[in-house]
Amino acid sequence: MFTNVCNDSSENHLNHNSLKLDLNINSLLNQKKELLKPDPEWIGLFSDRIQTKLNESTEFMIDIGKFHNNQIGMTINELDTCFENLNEITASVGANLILLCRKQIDHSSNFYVYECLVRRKSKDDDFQEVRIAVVGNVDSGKSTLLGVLTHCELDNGRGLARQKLFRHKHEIETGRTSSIGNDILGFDSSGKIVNKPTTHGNAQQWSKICEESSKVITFIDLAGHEKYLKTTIFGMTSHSPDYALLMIGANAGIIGMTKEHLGVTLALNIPVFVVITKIDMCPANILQSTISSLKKILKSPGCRKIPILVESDEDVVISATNFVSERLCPIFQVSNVEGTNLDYLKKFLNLLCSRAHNFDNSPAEFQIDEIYSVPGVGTVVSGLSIKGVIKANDILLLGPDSLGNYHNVAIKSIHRKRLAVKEVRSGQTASFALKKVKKNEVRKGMMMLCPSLNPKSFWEFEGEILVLHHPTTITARYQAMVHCGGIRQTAQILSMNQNCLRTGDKAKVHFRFIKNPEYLTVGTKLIFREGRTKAIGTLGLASFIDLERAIILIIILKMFVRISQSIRRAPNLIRTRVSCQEQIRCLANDKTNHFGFQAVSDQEKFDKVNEVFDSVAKNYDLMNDFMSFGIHRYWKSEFIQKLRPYAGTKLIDVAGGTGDIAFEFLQYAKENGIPDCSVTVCDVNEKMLQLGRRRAKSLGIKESDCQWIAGDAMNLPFESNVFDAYTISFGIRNAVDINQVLAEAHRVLKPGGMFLCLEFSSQINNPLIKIFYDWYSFEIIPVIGELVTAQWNSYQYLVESIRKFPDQETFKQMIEMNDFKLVYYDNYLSGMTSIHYGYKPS
Ligand SMILES: Nc1nc2c(ncn2[C@@H]2O[C@H](COP(=O)(O)OP(=O)(O)OP(=O)(O)O)[C@@H](O)[C@H]2O)c(=O)[nH]1
Ligand SMILES: C[S@@+](CC[C@H](N)C(=O)[O-])C[C@H]1O[C@@H](n2cnc3c(N)ncnc32)[C@H](O)[C@@H]1O
Ligand SMILES: [Mg+2]
Repeated sequence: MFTNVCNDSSENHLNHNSLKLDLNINSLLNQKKELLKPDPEWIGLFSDRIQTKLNESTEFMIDIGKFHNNQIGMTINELDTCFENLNEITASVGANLILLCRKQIDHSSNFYVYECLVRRKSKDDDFQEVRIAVVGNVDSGKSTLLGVLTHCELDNGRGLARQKLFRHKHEIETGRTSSIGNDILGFDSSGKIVNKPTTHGNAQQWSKICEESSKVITFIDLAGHEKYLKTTIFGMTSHSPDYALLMIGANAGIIGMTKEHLGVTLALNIPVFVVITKIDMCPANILQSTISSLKKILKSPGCRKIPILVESDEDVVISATNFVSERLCPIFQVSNVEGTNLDYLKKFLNLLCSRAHNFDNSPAEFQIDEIYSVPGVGTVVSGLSIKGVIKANDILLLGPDSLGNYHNVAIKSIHRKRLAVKEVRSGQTASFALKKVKKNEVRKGMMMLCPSLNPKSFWEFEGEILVLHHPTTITARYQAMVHCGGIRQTAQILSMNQNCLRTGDKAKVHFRFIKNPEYLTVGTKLIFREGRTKAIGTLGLASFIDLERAIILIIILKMFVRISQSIRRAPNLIRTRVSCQEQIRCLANDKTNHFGFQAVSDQEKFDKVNEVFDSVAKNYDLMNDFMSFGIHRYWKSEFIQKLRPYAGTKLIDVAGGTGDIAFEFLQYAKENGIPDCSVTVCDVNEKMLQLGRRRAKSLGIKESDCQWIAGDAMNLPFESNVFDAYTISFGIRNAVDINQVLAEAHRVLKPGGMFLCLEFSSQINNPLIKIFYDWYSFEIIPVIGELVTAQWNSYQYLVESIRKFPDQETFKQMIEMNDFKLVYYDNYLSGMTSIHYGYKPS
């Protein structure tokens, strides 16, 4: 069993997150009056935001009836009016508004909220593809459920519905899946199922479903019997499923391969949901006992999932929107014979989004999973496009062959789900007819690659593995099957950093393939198994871990040096330190301006701030990680997520320092395929800018994408109305006059442009966090500053300046006073930091 696997599926996947509520749009939906009777300016702004969002993702959710100041809910009549108004606007930008559920605020009131989905209408052959691997023990009803869903006819309890899924004669005869089967379920732009009863089963009808669909779910029907486990694991590693559906027969419970399959999904970090079938023939007490043992396993330390029984439309929406990030595991209870609860499952499937990142701008990489010889066409390969865009007549490199070489191959034609298409993008599966290639020249696991990649092939590789189970000990020369992406090949252990491995051990292992060299990508998950032996791991991770250790060692050494220096200077330090309470009392004695708790003139503040950043510049990035335990990276990434740049966004990052925000912004745009984004970093301190320029160079960032300009936030050296977005992160509290900074932000933004400010706050809502935070910031941060950089005073200023910054509400009002509209803020860590947003009106 794989039960002690640690799953961490909390990565932020763009497409999935896109389902969640969007703040830009939400702030407009906050305006009740406009929802009921929209004026033309509001309609313009709303359609702009919807359009921008639809350029990033094909669908997302909105709530109607949630307002500022905890005002929640409207009457059904009011909501219907709002829905109609919004429907008209979404239709005008080529999208449908779909009502997902009506949420009653509380049972005694007549107030509701509508949860809706905005989905772009499909264009030509462009449909979103979501892949779901269907796993579970033999006879749990996997093929039957897929037959029922994709052919729209209920089962008879004796194997009727599964017939259409089978690929081989022996499968039809035995009723047992032995290979990797596929079927598709299409949803149109209004969320309706496109499949018709028994209308498909041949190539013609698959293409028809794709033509009419906005979203196509591809089910990968896998075998439940233990003897086909190798094929089932191959189906999960090679087909790169977005999600796994674990099927459990209500009567049988968690038996046979159920835990084994669950373990593989966890090892591969595939989010999993459960469908309990056959509830029509299961006594209530048995069903309850199946559910409670399932919940126990899901909550166990090996899984760390939160089970949620889906029993209403509201549950469907909650589970679909939180599926990845919240570690939820939705559980459905259905009957394939009576059709019970299948509607919830269909609604849930309709809401799932592809988890694939957009790598359309990268050179093409296509992984071959199947090879066919089609009469009249020739050799056809099918598989997954991992990166890039591939078009008909493109010339790619096919390989590696048994000698590790790659050969040119031309693409004759392309099909997606049997529908002829002109191109295939990253994250999509496809079949290619190849020119002048014989079937026996291709094998599963080979790649087709863009020649610019100059690909290499590897006989040997390193992996850091965790042994999940082995009856005795694993030593060098041990051989087992490696599953990694499309690769399925026996490999031998040449060496490892331990003499032998037992269950639960972790090790860096050097492997060698037995038959062929392969194309490998660092970071790919691998499964190493033979009989009852199972290990999971990651390719090439070992070297990264070495690097991390080296950095930690350097930091510790540096601290030792500083400590010994500080001990020598201890008497001075004690004299300059002031107690936390005394420092806070100083807040009352305000004069003209302040430098931390010191009253100073405007010019003095300006000079002193500059001195601080001159002195901390060299160690600024290191100290940020150190003092915040790395949390500042999360805040900054969240900041850019909230900004949600769109194609062509021109950002100005003021007080940009060494470029953290600029790099995060460019990285976000690159990862999400948002073209033509550029950033101007403006900071008053030349030393900080110089370090930023150096970092940009080492990251290979083009000068045209990121400019570095010296300038004061209170008097920006730019024309008016030139930037689409303005950011300032941990910078505004250092300015002599905050109002002047806001006025300048307003001036340089284009009408409709967005203002975002990330800053520490003086108002922390949780008293316990506040006590810890005050202690940590006054007692510890200056000490770390002294130990690591010999800069006690500079870090004391940074801490004090936070206490002098206005609280969130006051700052919000200041932004509004500077003519920004729809001003809003979000608190993080009980208000330790906050992000304020606002728009310059169009
Ligand atoms: N009564 C009842 N029978 C069901 C239900 N779902 C499936 N069955 C029956 O269960 C049997 C097994 O179903 P399959 O779909 O072949 O199971 P499987 O999980 O695909 O099995 P393998 O492919 O061998 O792993 C068939 O006879 C189905 O008719 C259900 O909800 N209710
Ligand atoms: C704490 S750093 C923040 C750097 C970066 N934004 C980040 O989040 O890591 C504050 C920056 O504000 C800059 N700064 C201070 N006063 C400024 C002003 N009046 N105009 C522009 N930049 C200023 C400093 O030079 C420093 O680089
Ligand atoms: Mg089956």
